[in-house]
Amino acid sequence: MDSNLDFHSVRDRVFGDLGLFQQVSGLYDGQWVAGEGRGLIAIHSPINNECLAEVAVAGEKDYDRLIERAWASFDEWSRVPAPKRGEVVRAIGDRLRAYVDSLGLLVTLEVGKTPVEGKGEVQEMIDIADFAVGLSRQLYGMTIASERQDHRLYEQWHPYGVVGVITAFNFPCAVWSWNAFIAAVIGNVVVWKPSPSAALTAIATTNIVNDVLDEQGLPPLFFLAVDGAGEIGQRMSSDSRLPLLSFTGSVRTGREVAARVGERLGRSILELGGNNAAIVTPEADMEIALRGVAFGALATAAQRCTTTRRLILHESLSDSFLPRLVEAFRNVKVGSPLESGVLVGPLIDSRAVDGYSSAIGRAEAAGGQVLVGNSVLALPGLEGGNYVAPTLIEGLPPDSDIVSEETFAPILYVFRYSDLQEAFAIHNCVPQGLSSAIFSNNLREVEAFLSVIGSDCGLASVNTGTAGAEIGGAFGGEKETGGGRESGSDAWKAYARRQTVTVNYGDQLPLAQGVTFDVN
Ligand code: UN1
Repeated sequence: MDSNLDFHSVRDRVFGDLGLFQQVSGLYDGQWVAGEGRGLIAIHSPINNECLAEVAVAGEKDYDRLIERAWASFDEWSRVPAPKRGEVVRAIGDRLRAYVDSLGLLVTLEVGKTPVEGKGEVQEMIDIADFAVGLSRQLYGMTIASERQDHRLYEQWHPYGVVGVITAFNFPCAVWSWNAFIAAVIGNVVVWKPSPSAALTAIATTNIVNDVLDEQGLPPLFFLAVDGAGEIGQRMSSDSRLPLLSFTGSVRTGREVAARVGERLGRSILELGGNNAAIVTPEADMEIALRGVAFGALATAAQRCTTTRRLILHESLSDSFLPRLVEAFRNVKVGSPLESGVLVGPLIDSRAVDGYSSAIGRAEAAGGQVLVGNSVLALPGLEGGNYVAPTLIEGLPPDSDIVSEETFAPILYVFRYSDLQEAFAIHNCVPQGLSSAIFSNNLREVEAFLSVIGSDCGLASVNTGTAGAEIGGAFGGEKETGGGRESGSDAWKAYARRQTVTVNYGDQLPLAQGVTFDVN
């Protein structure tokens, strides 16, 4: 962007384009339910703490009605042939193309992403819609050779029914779409509980996608229930009317969700915290490494689950790479994302700022030295905004408590290594296992990182950062990250019920394993 944008004119334009008002409903159960008698939550922009709108939240009774209606939609939708369902998702993707700017800017206003990242968020929805259209003709099942004569054995995949999706503020619509569009082409109906901090993006998105269905005379498929204090999320976890629940969020809440879903023997897809590291070896292209680490560590103000939180640097690079990174951290422009040249916007709220300060305090107490940063910024004209300085900290033991935690703020911990085995040990010593990267042009180093002794994460990148995955691959991670996979590759199978089918087309009844059972 080459010029500054004015907050209020952007807000007015975006609200106009997307049909948002000062007070909006956060409950879509096949239609938008009026706010009367319901609780309200205020949505503040992290840019300047201004109230953008108030959202009416769903109550207990609302939730039950919504689930009933979602199942009624499922009866109809699940019988539409999959390629026809794909056509519907194609139309949804096309409609989203018309909203890249306005929805992208709403993401900027509501969660503070730069406009280019806000647009990227909508682009990610369009990409997964395209993927889902192709998938709608590729829901392949396997055929297995039967051991019995005149028998056919094969697998088919059915939708589960109504699928719950709980998302975090940091990817306020893209992560929902990874789940929702894939689930929908399989024949599922989706109930979404977004983060209350990003409710407006969820409301606008729900509006756009259901309009398309409405125009085509189809039932609503994308239900929405914004809640205030997590009560709907808890209902969803315990509700056996949701055979599958996809949850993106913290490890702490993920544990509770997993326990509740496990208690009722339901299925869950968990995409929890990351604690991602980049290894930079002496054989790296230093320009690529610098940009890759900076993007990974600072994009989205370090509020991605894929954010680079740890840098594992070869000791020989202490006087070359490290000073350049310190300079990059010092010089990167922090401020309102509506201002030209800003790469690091605000944190989502004041609690996140407290989390930043307390993490740095704990790191210092544990022996860490701050190389740059450690300051909460009061920016002129943006009082009430949640701005902090990108921070680099070195000197901590790699397995210290504070390093083992995911702090959603721009703090990068630096460690040094002398041989690659040591780098891998540092890399894998945290409890999370989402994303990882190595910067090196040495085949041996790279392949060792990708081998079983290397990265223990769900995502491993070479000469590109830990953040910014494409939708075509399966996304998710190991250990405390929860093991779920979403988005591309064959992640769709998690949204479908596998059925093994045996057909006897002969005139005998041979039994498997040679068993005989003659009743006469
Ligand atoms: C997340 O932070 O929950 O790979 C998802 C990335 C994005 C998705 C991040 N495509 O950084």
